[in-house]
Amino acid sequence: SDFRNNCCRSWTRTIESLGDGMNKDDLQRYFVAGSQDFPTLTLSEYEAKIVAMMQTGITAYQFREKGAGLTDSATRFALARRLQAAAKAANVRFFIDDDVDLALAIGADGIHVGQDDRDIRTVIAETPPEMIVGLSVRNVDEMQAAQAVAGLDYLGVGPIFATTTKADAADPLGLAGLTTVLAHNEHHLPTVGIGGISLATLPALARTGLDGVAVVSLLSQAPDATTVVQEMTRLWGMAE
Ligand code: TZP
Ligand code: MG
Repeated sequence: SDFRNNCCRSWTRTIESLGDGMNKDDLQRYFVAGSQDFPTLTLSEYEAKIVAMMQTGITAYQFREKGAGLTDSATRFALARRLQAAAKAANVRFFIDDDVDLALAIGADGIHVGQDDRDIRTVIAETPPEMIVGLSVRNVDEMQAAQAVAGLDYLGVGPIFATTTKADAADPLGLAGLTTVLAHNEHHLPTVGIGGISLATLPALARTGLDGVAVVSLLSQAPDATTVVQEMTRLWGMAE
């Protein structure tokens, strides 16, 4: 819609705000996880872990649930609701991976879809204008195609580095590949890098012009996630 287009263009202007308080800074430290990323934990331990993660200084969380124990939609809904409440209390933006019905049912802040998920234009048409819509792009072709999608709010770009978290991940772009893909972001949509991101690579990533980084294992496997998030903030700020 026109409203959505106005939203997105203004996001890249000087006020950099979107709708009800969403800002592209909200993409800076974006944690992505589901129960599959905590294979040694019970479901209730996993839930407590995500709730605690909300308090570490992350800016966004994506509910990316691929676990065998959470296929039932009522169970997923109830869990997502509880995590959404924890996110809200911590001022963390709450995204749903792929599942438009779930995002609509709970009124998530945003929905993220991959290239192999639902058609992006259908997702945009089915979601209210204030719901943030993100799309994964893996290469220059997908970046160029995304430029023509009206109403898209941000792009996830990757995998940048090798990852063992996503079994069917594409070949990594590397820093040079990332730079090339970003050069084709003609409409300057906000961008988040993903895939194999560690503290060591954060300064170089910040200098590419990405607006943020999405991570799974950097935080899911951290013995002390709060310290890691503080380091993420510090390293990102140094490059700005
Ligand atoms: N999409 C592309 S790579 C990836 C996803 C969901 C996994 C990233 O996980 P990690 O542990 O940060 O490499
Ligand atoms: Mg997906």
